[in-house]
Amino acid sequence: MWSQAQPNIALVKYWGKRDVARNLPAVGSLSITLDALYSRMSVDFLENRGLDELVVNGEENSAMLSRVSGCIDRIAGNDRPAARIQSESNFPLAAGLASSASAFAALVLATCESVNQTADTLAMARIAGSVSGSAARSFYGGFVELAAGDENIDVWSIVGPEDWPLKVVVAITETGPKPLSSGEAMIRCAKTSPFYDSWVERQPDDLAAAREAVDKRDFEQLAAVSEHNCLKMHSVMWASRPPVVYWNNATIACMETVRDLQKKSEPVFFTIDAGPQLKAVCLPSAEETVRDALSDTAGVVTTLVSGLGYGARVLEQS
Ligand code: 2P0
Repeated sequence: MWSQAQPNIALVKYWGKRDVARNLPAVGSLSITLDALYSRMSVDFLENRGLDELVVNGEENSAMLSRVSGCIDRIAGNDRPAARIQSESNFPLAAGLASSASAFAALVLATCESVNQTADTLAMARIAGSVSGSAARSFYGGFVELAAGDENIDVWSIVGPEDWPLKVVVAITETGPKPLSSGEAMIRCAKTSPFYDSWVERQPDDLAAAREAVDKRDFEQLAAVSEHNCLKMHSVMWASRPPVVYWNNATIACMETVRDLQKKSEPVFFTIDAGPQLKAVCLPSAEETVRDALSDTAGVVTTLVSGLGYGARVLEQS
């Protein structure tokens, strides 16, 4: 049995942890789930109690094993047989493309299926979120909001993928793994960035503006709040000690490309996560123009295009 989940891209970002041990976010977030990129997982329990085996895209992988095993323990308990976990993705891992979101959403679903404990979606999203905050959002499709409650998170879809079918063009500017994990970077920002408290305090305003923009299908309003929230999150990072800078020259060149397109009235805006890739969100009418412009931007290795998709699911074909 294989499960599948797609990455999501936050327009109002999760950045900061209220409770590090339980991995509870300090702020709510709002994201879009993609359809063209995916992580697939299968979890098979073996006869013995030895070590788990993790195979990622056909190759043994030990780097992620302890996090993956810990996630399975949360569902199947510590006293469980060893598991063989197979994972396939059609996009670069650990490069700011939310691979942990789709991977852990798919892993939680596959594990719950394997032990016949398919809980309700929110319960599974909470387990995934306790391993990787953004993974909770990949259980839902379209436009997704995550609220940071006192005791637990809440996650739900506010508008389905067909109800406002935006497109996303991802400009890949580097394919290697990122220098500092988002989790470590968030903890550093909370400890050292002078802008962190105001980031947390203002987040409800950005969430309200984004939610309203989605409800009204107001692209300009969504563009304004998304770019503002993205640049604010990166300002928090840049002002931390030592600074956290995920951008490279091509990231900035891509921002200029998007600005040029906006000057020509193309309906497009950018967002950037914990990595050097730029994600351009646009109306379907602008997809080709945006892709061509980003492909021609200096330093862009390749581009990927995606529409919006659904939440994590079990695949019918085993
Ligand atoms: C987001 N990011 O909202 C933000 C924006 C990166 C930048 O969620 O520490 O890998 O595992 O809970 O889920 C990436 O964070 O972090 C992330 P952990 P995760 O998409």
